[in-house]
Amino acid sequence: MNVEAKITGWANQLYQKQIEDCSDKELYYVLLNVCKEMMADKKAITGEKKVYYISAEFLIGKLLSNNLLNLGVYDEVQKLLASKGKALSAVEEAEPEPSLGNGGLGRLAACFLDSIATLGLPGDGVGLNYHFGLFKQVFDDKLQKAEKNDWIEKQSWLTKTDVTYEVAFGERKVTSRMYDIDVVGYENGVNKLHLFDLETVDESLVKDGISFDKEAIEKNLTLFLYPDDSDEAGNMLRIYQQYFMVSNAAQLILAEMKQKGYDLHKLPEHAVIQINDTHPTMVIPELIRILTEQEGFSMAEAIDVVSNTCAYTNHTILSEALEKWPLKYLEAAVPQLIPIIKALDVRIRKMYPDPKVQIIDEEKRVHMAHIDIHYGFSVNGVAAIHTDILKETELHHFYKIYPYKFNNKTNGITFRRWLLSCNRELTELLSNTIGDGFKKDAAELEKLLAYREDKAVLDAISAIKWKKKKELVAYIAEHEGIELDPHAIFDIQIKRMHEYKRQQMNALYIIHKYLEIKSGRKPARPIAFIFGAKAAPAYVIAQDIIHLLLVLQEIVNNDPDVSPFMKVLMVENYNVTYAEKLIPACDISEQISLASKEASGTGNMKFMLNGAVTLGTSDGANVEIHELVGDDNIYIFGQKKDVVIDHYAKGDYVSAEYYAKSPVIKEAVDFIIGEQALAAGHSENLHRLHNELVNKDWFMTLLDMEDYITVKDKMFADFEDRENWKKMSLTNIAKAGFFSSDRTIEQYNEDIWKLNV
Ligand code: 26V
Repeated sequence: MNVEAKITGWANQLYQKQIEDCSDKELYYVLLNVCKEMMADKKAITGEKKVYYISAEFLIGKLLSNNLLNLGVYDEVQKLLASKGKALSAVEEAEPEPSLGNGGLGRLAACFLDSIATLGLPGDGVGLNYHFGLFKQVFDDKLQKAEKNDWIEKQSWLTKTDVTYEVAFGERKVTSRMYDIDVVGYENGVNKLHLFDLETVDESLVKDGISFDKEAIEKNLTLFLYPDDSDEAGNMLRIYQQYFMVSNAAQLILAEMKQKGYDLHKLPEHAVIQINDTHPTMVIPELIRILTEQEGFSMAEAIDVVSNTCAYTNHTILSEALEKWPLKYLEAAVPQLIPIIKALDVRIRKMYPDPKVQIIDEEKRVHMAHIDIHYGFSVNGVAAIHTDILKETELHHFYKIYPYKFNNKTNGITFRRWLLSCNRELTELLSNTIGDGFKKDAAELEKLLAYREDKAVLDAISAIKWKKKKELVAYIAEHEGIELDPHAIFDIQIKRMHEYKRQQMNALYIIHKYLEIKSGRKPARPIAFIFGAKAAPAYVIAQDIIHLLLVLQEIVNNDPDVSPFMKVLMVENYNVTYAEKLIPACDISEQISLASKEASGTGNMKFMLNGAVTLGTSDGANVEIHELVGDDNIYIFGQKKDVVIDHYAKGDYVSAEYYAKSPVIKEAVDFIIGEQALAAGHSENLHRLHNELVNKDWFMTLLDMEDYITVKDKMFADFEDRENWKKMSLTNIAKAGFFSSDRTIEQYNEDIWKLNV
């Protein structure tokens, strides 16, 4: 049956209507069912060995357009709808975005699933089906408020399966059920994203905002992603969630192995488990427990088999994000794992007395990453500089023991979503210029370099940017009620709100520019400073930075002397859908983390692929972008990682000194608690942030501030050399091929998974 017949059939079956009579929402459900049917007909990807990617987050974004694209019917459906007076883009708006992730780690997991299926590798994701996921952000009185994100509709991409398991927390038992989302590769077969849910989950537990009874685990386990962990009950809940996730994963993996008739002693020949950060770590003791208690393995055999099956990816060096659970919490939540964890600890103690590599430390805390490193066969970082820091500094003691386990896998992004789907105009231009090969082999983008002096191609790239900016301007006017000028330079920083990412440094620049314009020094053209970020509800300073940005938005945009020359905008509830509109419209990509702190970043890659030029520090994947595009096509500033690491080691960074010695810095910082800011904002938030910057500044904002101002000013000036800017833009696109997640996944497979297909 052809696609048109399927669509007509579903429209009739669901609504007894013709296509032209359906609403956009109805058409979304029609196309959802069409896609699900087509995916069910596609071949499942199979093989002798399979990867299980276990992750607390899968930030998958909306699925309709991506699935249509990967199924190879996007154009056909778009044309058909247009012929009936319907716009596919309007139908796409009707889809709710799944709320199953938080930031880079979750978005990476989603890109990886797309690439695994596209490369035809057998591999499933395993995670949790959070009903309200990550909170929805609303601004109220220039403060972030968190609301539940009720994203699951009656009809959705989730398919209920018959698979249910028992999960025990000591004497307390709950029942799970598995829901599946099909992951269709680009012109390839289908893998699955398995999301486990609690059979007895109770949405009515959530009262106002995002508060709920944290102790009712029979009802709450799959309500929220990263529930507040500022108290003991919140910490316990995280542990319950993690164990619920990995107990289900372990049961599923072993059931699949048995069903295929494999000998569990040969598990590493048939399964590889990628542990995405430390959240799924308990899969290691859980598998060992099941193999010894239920499958007749000796402890030594079980450890050997499990260690050769599990591989760990580290996504951060921030110590607060490296999980260490108090042993007594684990004893209360998962007593059945305690003998195993203690046995794993004793074994290490005997072999390696160094206190830095122990699993259970002197304070009786269990270091989850240490379990992964000792009892997994691979440890990887996510960008070259990050892996080097792990080896040289953060995990140096482990590197000395297991040099052969450490490897780098520089992150990547799926070009299906971040080029083919979000920027169809650029995709078409590329196809017409260098052929279609780049769609399957991203390295072919380099062919574009041959057009660096070609005025027609340069102008076409620039015209697409202009179109995308106008589209964004319209979207923002509708959703935020703010008018931006498409002639302005679009300077964009979108990512989770965190001090190390230094949105506060960008805010200080904005203050600086505002004061400059006030004193009569006008920029050559307007600048739009655009932000998007959610802050963890318990992260006070991050909330204060959001507050400052909203205060600046009000002051700047309402000042008639200044607003013709600059605007500030913090978009509400930044998510994947918003990113897909912001990124193609960006001129300047802000990647300004303190060197050594951003493991990789992946937004930097998405911006580059869409022709933005990076303003960044030598951190994460910026370093590799710099190497690829060369000095002339990127703006790098700030201190390098060795200087930063040295400051931390010596404890000799004193922000007050930078504040005192630079009038420019002092003026900008003091604006935060000046009359104007206090009139627009809240004294408590603003004073706290001011004090933090002057007296602590753990992530060294002021260290790089002057260099940031200098280089950013230069970048704005260089924007006026339009012809050269277009060349920079082209070069960035041409060099982005390396950052395809297809390349990353090929390397995972080559070095770690060895799926041999
Ligand atoms: C840590 C925590 C700590 C407590 C609050 C909740 C929470 C949630 C997640 C995490 C782990 C965050 C790790 C993470 O997202 N890392 C990012 O991973 C990206 C993909 O590798 C990488 O590009 C980013 O640089 C890195 O920050």
